Amino acid sequence: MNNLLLEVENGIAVVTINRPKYLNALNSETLAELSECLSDIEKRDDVKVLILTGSGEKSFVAGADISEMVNNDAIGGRKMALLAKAAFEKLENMRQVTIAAVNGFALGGGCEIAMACDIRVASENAKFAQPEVGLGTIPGFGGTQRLPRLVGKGRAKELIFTTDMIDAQEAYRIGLANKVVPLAELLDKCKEMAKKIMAQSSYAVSLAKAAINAGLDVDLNSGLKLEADLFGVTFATADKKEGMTAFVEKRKEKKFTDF
Ligand code: CO8
Repeated sequence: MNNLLLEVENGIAVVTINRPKYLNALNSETLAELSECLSDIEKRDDVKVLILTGSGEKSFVAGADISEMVNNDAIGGRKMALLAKAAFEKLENMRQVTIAAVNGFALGGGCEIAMACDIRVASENAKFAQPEVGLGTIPGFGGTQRLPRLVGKGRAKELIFTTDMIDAQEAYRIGLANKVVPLAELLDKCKEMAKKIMAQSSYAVSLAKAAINAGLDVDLNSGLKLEADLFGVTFATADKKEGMTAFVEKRKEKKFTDF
């Protein structure tokens, strides 16, 4: 991989987008590598949580690579958008939990890739924006769809139409960031959260993720029906037996095995 770094330790994969010269902007090659890397990680039983971050201390991802897009025609633009769609859908729907460790600029495609993750933890210096309409285009990596789902239609429209850049605290206030931490602690805080998640039944977490994601795309009744079905599925697992037996036996230690 030319543009990504991957480290796996104690159930956590840290994927770093590594194009610091371009503030980690996403070109087609990086998007293709990311897609492949996520497919490989999804197959691994030894990875329960994935943390996505950018290299350096200034930028998470400064957007799609404008120097590539500037010469793209409509066909090239669509190809690039589809590469991103494939990678982002994996982040959103893979069985592992995905946490964006937003360590600086999250602009355009950078804000969009963070939104495709399950959870966003921002460093104090993080900055978020959707600058696309100022470049004569629109968010093409999911921003028009995921931003309103996260912060509401009115706020999403304001951010996209004005291209305003907001800081980490404002992102937290409107629900774009789950929490804000000092930059030096960002990865540790994400790993701390990952450990809490990994202490639960990973299979149950993955079913809860699937229920939340699918439920947001359908009416409430269909979502509740899906939840009931997946709730039922957990009753066939060893983890449900272990979790409930441990409670009844007043036992703190639990040994979850399903994934
Ligand atoms: N693409 C390519 N190169 C970039 C990008 C980018 N998005 N962002 C920064 N760089 C490069 C700069 O060109 C510069 O390179 P060089 O040293 O060769 O000149 C280097 O990174 C460092 O950047 P700056 O010197 O500009 O650093 P500053 O600290 O002065 O500014 C900013 C930092 C504010 C982040 C500034 O670089 C900036 O405004 N970048 C562009 C941000 C942006 O507009 N992002 C949105 C891009 S559009 C997008 O993401 C659309 C997604 C959907 C696309 C659908 C695809 C088909």
